[in-house]
Amino acid sequence: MWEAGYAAIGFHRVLRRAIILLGGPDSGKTNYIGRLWQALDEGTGALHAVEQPDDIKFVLEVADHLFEGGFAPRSEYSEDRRDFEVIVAATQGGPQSKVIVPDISGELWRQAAIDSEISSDWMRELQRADAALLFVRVESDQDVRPLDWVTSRNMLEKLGVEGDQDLPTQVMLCELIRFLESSLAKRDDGGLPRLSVVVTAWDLIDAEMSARGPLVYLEREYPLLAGRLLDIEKLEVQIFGVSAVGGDLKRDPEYRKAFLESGMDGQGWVLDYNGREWQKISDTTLPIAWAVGL
Ligand SMILES: Nc1nc2c(ncn2[C@@H]2O[C@H](COP(=O)(O)OP(=O)(O)O)[C@@H](O)[C@H]2O)c(=O)[nH]1
Ligand SMILES: [Mg+2]
Repeated sequence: MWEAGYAAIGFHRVLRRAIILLGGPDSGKTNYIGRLWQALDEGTGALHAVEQPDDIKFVLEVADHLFEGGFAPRSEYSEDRRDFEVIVAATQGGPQSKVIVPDISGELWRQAAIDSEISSDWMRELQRADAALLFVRVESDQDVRPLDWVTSRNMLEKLGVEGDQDLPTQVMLCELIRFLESSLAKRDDGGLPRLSVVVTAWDLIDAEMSARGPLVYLEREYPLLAGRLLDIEKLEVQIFGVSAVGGDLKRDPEYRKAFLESGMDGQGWVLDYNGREWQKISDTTLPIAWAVGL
């Protein structure tokens, strides 16, 4: 059984702390995990799966949908799935990390943000982790926009939503960040816990915005969130654009055809900043690789 912190298993197999994936409904988590599993299993990216996880039915089903050229449908797996956990490493015999996708639907994360409270079980789970991936999606129809910016900020300050008013997406995300700030553990090297912000469905972004990168996009779409990300002191933050499958399988039939012909090989990428410009790298493990300290 895995123990929190530094647990030496066997010889030189050191298991680092866990990394948690979270985000609201429709934020691209499921499809990312399906694609991620494929990449971890093939071992073509920065990280590979160290061993076959106990329960991969869920990710295999998602990967099946992708192979057939469609996204995994939204709610199909929300009822009876279990946590998905996979142990990853960058090199053979190198340090290992456990990626945990909790059995918490986006709806429950949203509810936790509304209540300003997460269950003590999940708080403990976050305390055992030293990194997280937070998902937000381009053009989600579940996106909730506030009446205005000031209303959002007031909601955040009062930590509560009145009546049946919907919690704006960016307020929810700021709340989730607050949970992470108050719970994630320091890294073993003494460094701050890491947060990868993953902006999914980045393939829907036009070339001009894509060249400016995901922070500029967040500043335009979710100014409150972008401001929050810029002044986080307790976490080290990096923002990535991600396309799980490399293009819009729904509305771009030509891309879908090319995707099907490739058998998903090399499809899917991460928009990463190389110090000069944002570039697409066909390795969907990158946001996790950065979060675990590579
Ligand atoms: N264009 C595009 N759409 C995506 C991508 N990933 C997810 N989506 C869309 O986002 C929807 C919700 O994704 P899902 O993974 O189910 O989100 P979850 O509710 O957070 O698990 C999918 O049905 C797709 O329509 C992507 O890489 N590209
Ligand atoms: Mg899902």
